[in-house]
Parts: sequence; C-alpha cells; structure tokens
Amino acid sequence: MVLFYKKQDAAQRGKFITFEGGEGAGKSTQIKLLMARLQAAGLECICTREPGGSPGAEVIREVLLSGAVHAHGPEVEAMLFAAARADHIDSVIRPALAAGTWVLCDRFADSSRVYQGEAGVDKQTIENLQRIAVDGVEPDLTLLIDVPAELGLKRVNKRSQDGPDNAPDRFEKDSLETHQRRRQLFLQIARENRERFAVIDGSRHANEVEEQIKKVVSMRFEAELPSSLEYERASLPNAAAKRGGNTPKNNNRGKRRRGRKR
Ligand code: T5A
Repeated sequence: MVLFYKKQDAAQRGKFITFEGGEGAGKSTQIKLLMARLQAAGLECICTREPGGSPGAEVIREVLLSGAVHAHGPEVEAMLFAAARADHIDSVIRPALAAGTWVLCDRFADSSRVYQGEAGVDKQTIENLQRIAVDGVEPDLTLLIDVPAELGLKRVNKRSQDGPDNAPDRFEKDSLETHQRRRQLFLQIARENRERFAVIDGSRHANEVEEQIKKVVSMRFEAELPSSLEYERASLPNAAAKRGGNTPKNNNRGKRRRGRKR
C-alpha cells in the first residue's frame, strides 16, 4: 500500500502545509481558520496534529506529553516523536496527499529539530530519525507563527486557569529561557529554509494573523487554488471558523491530549 502511494505523481498530490511555533503561538487557532478558507475555496482538506493524528501516534502522544519518558532522556523522546510521526505519515498523511487532499498539520518535523535539538540531541541523530520517519514526505509550506516566548506562555497560563484538562504539559513547564532558545531555533531554521518557510507575526490579533496567513497561502499556491481565499466572514462554512477573533481554541485540553484534531 505504502509503495503504491510513493509512486503517485507528485504533481497530482494534495499540498502539505505545516504550522510551527512555540507554546501558545496560535497554531491550533489558525489551522482551523485556514482549513475553513480552503474548504470554502473548494478544496478537500484535513487538519491533523503532531505528536498524534493517527490512533497509534495518539497513544505515543499521551506518553510523551504526560512526561512519563522524560527521565529516559531527550534521545528516547526523539525516538518516540519519530515513531509517532512514522505512523501518522503512513496511516493518515501520505494516503490523504495521494488522494489529492490538502493536509494541514499542527507541528511536524521542525518541532523535533527545535525541541529535541534544544534538549541536546545532536543534529545528525535528529536528521537520521526524521529521514526514517518522514520517508520522503516533506511540507510544501511551513508557516512559523512567531511570538515572544513570554507572550505564548502568558496565553497558555491564562488557558490553564480554565480547568485541570488545561494544565501545562511536560514541555510547557520548561523555563522561560528554554522557550526563548526554542523560538530562536525556529527562526534560525526558517532563515535556513526560506523557500519552504513563511514567518507570521503571531503577536497580533487573531484576525490579523489570519490575514497574513491567507496572503501567504494565496500567493504560494496561486496556481493550485480553485478560487480565491477571500470571503465574507459571515459566510464561513463552519463554527470553528466563525469564531474568529480572539477566542480561537475551544479550550478543550482533553481533546489536545487524547483526541484527534482531524
Ligand atoms: N513536541 C512536538 C516536541 O517536543 N517534538 C516534536 O517533534 C513535536 C511534534 C505538543 C508538545 O510536544 C512538543 C512541542 C509541544 O510542547 P501540544 O499540546 O500540541 O503539545 O502543544 P502546542 O502545539 O504548543 O499547543 P498550544 O495550544 O500550546 O499552542 P498553539 O496551538 O500554538 O496555540 P492556540 O491556538 O491553542 O492558542 C493558545 C491560547 O492563546 C489564545 C487561544 O485562545 C488559546 O487560549 N490565542 C490568542 N490570544 C490572543 N491573540 C491571538 N492572536 C491568539 N491566538 C491564540
């Protein structure tokens, strides 16, 4: 099955767009808004996430975000992120792309480069794991939603007051300095891969962030989009997109930990 998908004509496949950034940058908020726009433009589109996105990978997500493997060190965490990614790609991402469906993914391999890289896993080990995990599936566009670490954490901390399901996970509990280093690493990777990345200012109002993303996606995929990504907000096709404004995520942390964003 997998071999069949690999032989698909790349020109006929759907586009693969990844969202990256630090904690509380607004990725989950914006991914839903973009999906609504793409669907309104007439595209088949799914929204997924990492770690997770497939039944097997969601099990690994639970283990990773609970902190259960933290004590085994960053190399072991890196291996588990890669294992989750391999399952996600084989069972969800590759088949969708092969069917012409656009895939929007909340975090992907760059998160491993940043988080596990910052934690001390050497670059070559990370790239070796990624090569095995992604097996040729690379994003067509990566949107780096950039916010100062202080702002992202402020948003996450505010959300954590909504209840126990929103308690900070293993990575959110790291120090401010760690989050700041991660931000710089994301920006460095973006500078080194300018043809794939677009850096979005995530510190602005969610509507303005959405506008920036719409412009980038419209320009990047001008030839592939069946119609414009412009539409009246009132005509948005689903509730997630209607929300807009500053109240993005449905604040269901249980879903974040255990459920699927698809
Ligand atoms: N990880 C992941 C690795 O270490 N290696 C890997 O390879 C991978 C794939 C995943 C963790 O795993 C690590 C990284 C992560 O620490 P997660 O739960 O998926 O954990 O964490 P995040 O992806 O960071 O999810 P967050 O919810 O924390 O961040 P988002 O999705 O960027 O932010 P969002 O949209 O949920 O918004 C957060 C809050 O801010 C508000 C929202 O309403 C929400 O309350 N908000 C805004 N407020 C004001 N203005 C705006 N523009 C706003 N946008 C959103």
